[in-house]
Amino acid sequence: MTKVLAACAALLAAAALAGCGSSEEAAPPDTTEPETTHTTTTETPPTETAPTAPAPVTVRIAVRSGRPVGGIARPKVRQGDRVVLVVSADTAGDVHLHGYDLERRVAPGAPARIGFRATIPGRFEIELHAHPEVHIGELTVTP
Ligand SMILES: [Cu+2]
Repeated sequence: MTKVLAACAALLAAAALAGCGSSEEAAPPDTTEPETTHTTTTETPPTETAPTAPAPVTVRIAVRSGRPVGGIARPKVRQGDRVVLVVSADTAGDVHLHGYDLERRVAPGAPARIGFRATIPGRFEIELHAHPEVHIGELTVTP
């Protein structure tokens, strides 16, 4: 009897995990980062072993009249950081993070939100593919 219950609970847990994984990036909730993949293979950074997962680095860029407000954004993060790139624009287009090759639609009133883990070190252009195309940022990922 207890065995059956335990098995059932395990199945429910598995289903819950699957549901959680598949609902990633669907959406609006602004609270926790979207890419909560329940993988156990987390590489721990060599330095500073933090017991709790650090909050994602949020990078916000606003584009007005074909220009990034305040100039080209130059965020710097460390390899392994979780990053959430939020781009708002007064024109519709596609936000493109080169290197990682992530692209999201943006429209007035509907910011693009790109959540990812900075696994590749280097410097990567962030563009708004619209008419005309705008170079809006440069992300630096330091190893
Ligand atoms: Cu591009």
